[in-house]
Amino acid sequence: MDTDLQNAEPSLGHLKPLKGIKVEVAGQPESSGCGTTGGDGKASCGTSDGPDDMSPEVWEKVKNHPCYSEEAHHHYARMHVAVAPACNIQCNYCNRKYDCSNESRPGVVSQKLTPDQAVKKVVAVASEIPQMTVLGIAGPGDALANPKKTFDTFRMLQEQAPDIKLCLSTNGLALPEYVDEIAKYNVDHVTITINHIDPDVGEKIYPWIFYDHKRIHGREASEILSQRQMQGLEMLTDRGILTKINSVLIPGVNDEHLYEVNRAVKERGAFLHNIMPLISEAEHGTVFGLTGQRGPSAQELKEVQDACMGGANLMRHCRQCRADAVGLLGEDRSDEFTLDQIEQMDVVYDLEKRRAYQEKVESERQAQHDAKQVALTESSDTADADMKVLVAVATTGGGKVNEHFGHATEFQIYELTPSSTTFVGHRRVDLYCEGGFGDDEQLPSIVDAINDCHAVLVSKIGACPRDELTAAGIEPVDQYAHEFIEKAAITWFADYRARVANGDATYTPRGDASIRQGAFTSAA
Ligand code: CLF
Ligand code: SF4
Repeated sequence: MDTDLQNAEPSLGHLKPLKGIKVEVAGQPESSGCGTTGGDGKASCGTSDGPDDMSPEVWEKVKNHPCYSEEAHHHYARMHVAVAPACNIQCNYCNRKYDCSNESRPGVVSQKLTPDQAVKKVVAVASEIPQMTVLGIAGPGDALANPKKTFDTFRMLQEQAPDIKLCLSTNGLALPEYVDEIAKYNVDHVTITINHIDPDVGEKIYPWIFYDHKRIHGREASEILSQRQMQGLEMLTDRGILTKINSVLIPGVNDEHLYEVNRAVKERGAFLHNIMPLISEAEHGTVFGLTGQRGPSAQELKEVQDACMGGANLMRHCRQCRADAVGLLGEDRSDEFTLDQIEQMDVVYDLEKRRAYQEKVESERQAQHDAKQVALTESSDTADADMKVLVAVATTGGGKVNEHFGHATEFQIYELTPSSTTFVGHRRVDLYCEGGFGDDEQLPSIVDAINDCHAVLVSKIGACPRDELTAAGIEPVDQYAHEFIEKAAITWFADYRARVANGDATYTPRGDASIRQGAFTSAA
């Protein structure tokens, strides 16, 4: 990735070369916002007051939160601090040796931090990464099963870095007890993992909870959990705190049920619903992993998400990140900020510099939005209303096609129609190119991960993967290197439709694709 970044056009979205980017404040346009209400691509261009379908207060909360705004996730980073090791329930997709998989995939064990260490780390990261706008506590257990550590961290951070948004993730069991405290510390974003509203479904996911000083099993456990989750959600909504609901899609267990969950949380004021795939492998040592419960395919996930449209707004850009993740969603720079490294750093928390940098980011974001609108207008002449395709995009961030095929560890997936472009997800892949050489053995799994796409947009691609993709019916496209993603995708699609219309290409629907289940052993 480093090599590619050195070769790439400078972009605000690249967090790594940050020190080399000059922040120019004078002459900057006013900070302006343009956003989505979630992951449905319901983009509504806005002024600095925000989009039409959102109050200015809500816009202020979401505009630079990478999880609450799909558009923001190209530009802004988040970090987690692993201060919450304990948990008060058991999920069948969790192995306590690893991070909470409700809000972080079961990956490498996090470095546990005390609140003091956590705050020090956040301030150090914020001084290095001015686009880091959100601090989340998401495990490795449950944030509210560790209330003292969680709220001590928030309190101290609020004093030292007041511009950083505070975010919390919980299974919801203890939530009603802590809503007042959440409000007191200005935690504006709370995620609750809700996998069921029917205890018969919940019973298959949760073997027990620890509640009211005792361990409770079976149906009663999932009944209490659901009741507490709904109560907590209503209390947060009453206080104007934005909520996101995470649901783990478990085929055969709650796949058909998640539509009801979506409607139930919408009724109670949830801002976003994030339906994410179960990650389940025997090597994870979870109940589901050991009993062979599989995760969904890409198409199964998309079908459930699509079926839920019209209810609570959907988030589709979640990366199931670790409880100590640092950086843009989809990248993890936590190994640059270990406690030892922080001790060596010269930390200067410069609020003005952070603000100036973020204004620059906003102007880049506005340019991305404007480019998309122009491209959509220009391509409407060749409209063929029925055609719909997916394209995969290799990007390092900043909303641009700026990653070499061989350096991509994930592809972002966009759905295109003649009148719209919508972010619909991402696919993790193993690196094709390491140490300057392509590993052809990786190619089949990469093709498999984007097999439902008609094209893959990259900044560069070698001859071998180009041939392999073409043979699989996926068009490799590198002529839009360093252009904004949506503009590039729309322009490619207009050209593709023109080729189909004049007989130079044949449109055929594509098949399914796989969601990588090997996340356990690979870096994020
Ligand atoms: Fe972290 Fe979660 Fe806050 Fe985001 S993550 S606590 S809301 S700052 Fe985001 Fe990561 Fe998905 Fe979570 S991509 S796992 S949704
Ligand atoms: Fe594991 Fe999180 Fe479930 Fe607790 S809430 S059992 S840490 S997945």
